[in-house]
Amino acid sequence: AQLGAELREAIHDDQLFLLYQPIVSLDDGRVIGAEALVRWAHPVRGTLAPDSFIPAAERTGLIVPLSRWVLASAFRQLAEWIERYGDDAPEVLNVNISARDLREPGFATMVTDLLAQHRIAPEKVTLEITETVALELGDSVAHLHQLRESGIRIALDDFGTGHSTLSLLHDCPVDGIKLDRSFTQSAIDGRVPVSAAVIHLAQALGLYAVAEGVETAEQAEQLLALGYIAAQGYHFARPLPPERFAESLRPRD
Ligand code: G
Ligand code: G
Ligand code: MN
Ligand code: NA
Repeated sequence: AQLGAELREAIHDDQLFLLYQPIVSLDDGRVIGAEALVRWAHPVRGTLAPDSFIPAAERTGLIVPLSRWVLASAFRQLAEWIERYGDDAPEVLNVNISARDLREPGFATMVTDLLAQHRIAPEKVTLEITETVALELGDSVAHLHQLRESGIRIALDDFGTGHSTLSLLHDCPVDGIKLDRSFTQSAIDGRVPVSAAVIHLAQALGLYAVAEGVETAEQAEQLLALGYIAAQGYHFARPLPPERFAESLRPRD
């Protein structure tokens, strides 16, 4: 309850902030996108990672205003980058959402309203959901359809770690998958067949794939050889404050 009250205040007082991790093209390292990752500058406890407050936000329902804050901030940032960097702005912006968001009746409309407000083409935005989230979907699949019809893309996050992955790809309207870092990172010690199977599956289903958690040049080369086109991870860049992220972009003059 304490954390809940504090979090409510945090959302109102702008104690939350976003970091942006580059999503890069594996063949030339070019930045093609960004994943927004939330942090909480707690007045007493210092900077908190999402794992320490997202679960509480989900339990208390505060995830709904929190996600709204994240989406609005991320869209504002993307609009600013597009204004300043034109074609060199990130082509895609990924934002994580929760199962709880998709059960909120007005969620899809809220997202499309925010996009319109910031004059962002829906095609530029990907909402990441976890497989466990997708499993709880039920009626919220309708919301996923509504979002996709508007042009927004949906990606399954942490792909390969949840349950009934294959049937989910059938039941759940998605555009892409993000290969979980447990597979990426062991790409050179025995789990190559899994990473290979996932990219073949993605290609067969017409889905794009991003390999997460790439930490070494060796992993990057292996993934490229397997057919992966896009990746993110500490090897390329950590989650960065927006001004640091922008250093990888070329201003338009
Ligand atoms: O940034 P970090 O790797 O510490 O994120 C840890 C977890 O928190 C990841 O699973 C990530 O998807 C999740 N997460 C990060 N930012 C957000 C957010 O804005 N909303 C939600 N719902 N989850 C987030
Ligand atoms: O579940 P999700 O994919 O949204 O989680 C993203 C999380 O992964 C963030 O907390 C981010 O800080 C973390 N992350 C990003 N790149 C790497 C990496 O190369 N290695 C590790 N261990 N974590 C990473
Ligand atoms: Mn994610
Ligand atoms: Na996630």
